[in-house]
Amino acid sequence: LHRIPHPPRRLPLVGDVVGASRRTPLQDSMKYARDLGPIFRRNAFGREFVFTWGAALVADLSDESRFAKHVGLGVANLRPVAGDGLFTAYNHEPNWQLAHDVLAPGFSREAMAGYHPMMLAVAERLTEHWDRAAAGGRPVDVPGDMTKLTLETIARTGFGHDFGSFERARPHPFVTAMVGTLTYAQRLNSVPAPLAPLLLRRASRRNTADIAHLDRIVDEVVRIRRAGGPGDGDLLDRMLETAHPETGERLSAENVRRQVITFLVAGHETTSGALSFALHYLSREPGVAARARAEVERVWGDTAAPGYEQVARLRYVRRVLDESLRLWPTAPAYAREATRDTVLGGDHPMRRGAWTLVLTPMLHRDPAVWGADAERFDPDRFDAAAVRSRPAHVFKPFGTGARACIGRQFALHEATLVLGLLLRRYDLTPDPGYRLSVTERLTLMPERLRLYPHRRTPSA
Ligand code: MNH
Repeated sequence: LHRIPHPPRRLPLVGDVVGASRRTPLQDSMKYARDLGPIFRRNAFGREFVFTWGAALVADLSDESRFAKHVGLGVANLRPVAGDGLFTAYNHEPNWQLAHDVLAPGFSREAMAGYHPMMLAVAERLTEHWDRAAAGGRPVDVPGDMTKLTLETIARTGFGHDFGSFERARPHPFVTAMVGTLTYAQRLNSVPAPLAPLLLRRASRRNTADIAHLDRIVDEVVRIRRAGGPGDGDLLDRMLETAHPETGERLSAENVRRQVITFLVAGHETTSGALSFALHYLSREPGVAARARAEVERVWGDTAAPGYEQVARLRYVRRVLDESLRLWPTAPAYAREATRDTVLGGDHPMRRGAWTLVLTPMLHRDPAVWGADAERFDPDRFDAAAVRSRPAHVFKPFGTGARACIGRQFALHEATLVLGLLLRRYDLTPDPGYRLSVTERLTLMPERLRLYPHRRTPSA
């Protein structure tokens, strides 16, 4: 450990937290990473945290025979919200494998093709809303609208539920409570654990109320389904009705509650950020937007309802999305723990159970892999030849291994579809004064991003 660099000025008790920003811990760590190199440590209140981002080290951490997901920091802080739901479960908890096996078919190709018409219907609600803004010459609130879109999409496809987000002037209370719990989970990392109850007393009370609110909303979704009978085999049906194919076991009522919260939150918060960053870059890079738009017109023509198969054919639009997730992976870190005594990268001994946090945005900017211009937005980094020329394990926006994102295809399909629809329908003009500023609540989001949509072909 002593050979791993750390910031020069350290104080007893508080460690390196002086001068660190409480609101942007991730971007703060990115600064330290640039100064200290591919592996470094920070001390907070007497505890050491090791951060890793060098491509060779992260590739080694991807070895599933020696490392596994670590439930720590932000993820561990979400346990009171999501319990042993899929995202926050410990590797050894039986409910992880059970829920994984029961829910995985809900993300198969056939399942995705079934969600497609509903995704399209939700996207139409968005374009109705943007059409009105365009007609009035008003800007749209991009993160706010992408959140409405992705929340409605996961709620309707997964749970047959309509939150009515587009009919509301203010965010749905589910979103407000969720943002509250995510922000609180992040803040818990910036105070010494034993003092948290004291320092965050009011925030903690709020957080308890937020969790109760989420529970109430979710219980209502489940109650409606139980009263109305099964849906069309969506995620909620699987949670409620499906037994494990081998053991015959089912999810308990309390576990279903945790899974519903998990999927409603994980299923929309990060996708809305990814869409928002992509729209930011599209509005700033007219050349990229023109190429993407030309592809949509070539592949889709002016068909009002592009089919499931037509979405994956938007290869360049997908590269825009990948490149946005490279620079701003909206779930910006994941933790890995040694499952046996081992040596990381041939250089750093780790005891079984020792863990490190992977800083994905820095992995995605490692000049050894991405070149000296790694900060530049360039979707061509994801053309087939460029991808082949890079080593494995250098692009990890969805995590790695057995505990990688189960919703990856869902998110990519939804986001590519929506970008295609928006590019074809609007020119997007940025606010001239806007400078990208990234807010953090465990996830990343471009702060206060507003764009002016202009209808291109009023007939399409
Ligand atoms: Mn998702 C796990 C990123 C969309 C549901 N997700 C993860 C992890 C990352 C991640 C990173 C691994 C975290 C860790 O190792 O601790 N997820 C994303 C991103 C997007 C995303 C960047 C969108 C873009 N995720 C989605 C969607 C869903 C979803 C959409 C559901 C519909 N994600 C999950 C679940 C897990 C997860 C559930 C936990 C999987 C497991 O541990 O088995």
